[in-house]
Amino acid sequence: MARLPRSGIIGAGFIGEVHARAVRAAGGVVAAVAERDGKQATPAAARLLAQRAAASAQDLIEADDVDVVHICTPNHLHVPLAERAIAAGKHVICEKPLATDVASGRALARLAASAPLVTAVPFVYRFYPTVRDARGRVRRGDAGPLRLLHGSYLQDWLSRPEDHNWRLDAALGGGSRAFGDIGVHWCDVVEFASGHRITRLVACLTTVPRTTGRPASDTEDAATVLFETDQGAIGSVVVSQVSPGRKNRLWFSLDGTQSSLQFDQELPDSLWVGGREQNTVVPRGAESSTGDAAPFNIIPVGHPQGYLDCFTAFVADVYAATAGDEPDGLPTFDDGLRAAVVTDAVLTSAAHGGWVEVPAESQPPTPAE
Ligand code: SOE
Repeated sequence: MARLPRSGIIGAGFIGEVHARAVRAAGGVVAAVAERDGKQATPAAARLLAQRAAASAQDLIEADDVDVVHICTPNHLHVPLAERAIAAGKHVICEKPLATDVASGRALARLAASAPLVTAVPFVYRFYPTVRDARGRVRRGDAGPLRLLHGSYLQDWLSRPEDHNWRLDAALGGGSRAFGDIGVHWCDVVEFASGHRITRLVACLTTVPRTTGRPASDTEDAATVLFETDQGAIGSVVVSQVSPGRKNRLWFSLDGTQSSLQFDQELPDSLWVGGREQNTVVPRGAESSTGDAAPFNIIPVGHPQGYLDCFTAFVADVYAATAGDEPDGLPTFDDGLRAAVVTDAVLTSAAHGGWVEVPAESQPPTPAE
């Protein structure tokens, strides 16, 4: 019998726990867990049901019992840890943002392209069956050419002046916070489902006053972005971590000449399909769903699927890729670089005003000479 894939997780916060659950559900083993403070690794390994605690991140990266390294640390450590994991010949799942600047994201994507390894970024909203169904309907031509792509990604967990988190510190989180943390999810899933690429944008950012006694945040709490795409559509997105009552509301609408397709991450088990004659709420797994959605329906319709199922499907596809498969829509380090490029355009536009071109840098980068 083939050996189970063995994952090692660096960083055991909220998202590290999500990775651990997904590893087990995808048929893998959590072989080891590393924490920045080595003393925390033992309780963290117990909490994540791992086989052992690693003495350090480097110990985990070099360990013979780890095939896939999961990087779930604060953002500033993503690039150096991913570089070290690739150098050690390990497959890598690196949390977003892959890089906090374009130059290091590009260098990392090139390094990944030059290695016979699977290198993936968990843009997991791609793995909702209803998102795949929207993508299938666009590809089948049901919606007609898309004219307008719009929506928002709203959270409230930083809305109080006293709220604090490491993400507020640009040295740890990077120069963009709300957009770099969640705006990139919205852009990724909308580009994925629509097949369009954002080519130009203009952005406004805002930062709310904080009263934590800590240094004021110098990164944005919210962003508004207007954009144009390579296929002639226009669009807009509002991104916020300070919108009371909005917990994790990633919402988008793809409006074509024939129909509009609307997805809501907080109600992900159905896709809204709008038309001139009638509007339809299509349940996940309905007979009219496209074949794109079918592989992601793991339980019969009526039994809600959610975020953890998306994460599991993503990790399962990473494992399949390590075995030589080429899963459709697996988000790679090139997609992580794409997110860094879009984020950079947002920051540039907000700093200098006006429209900014977004380079089409998401094709596989040319390996370095
Ligand atoms: C916090 O904003 C966060 O956990 C993001 O980092 C995740 O990517 C998103 O899925 C949920 O919110």
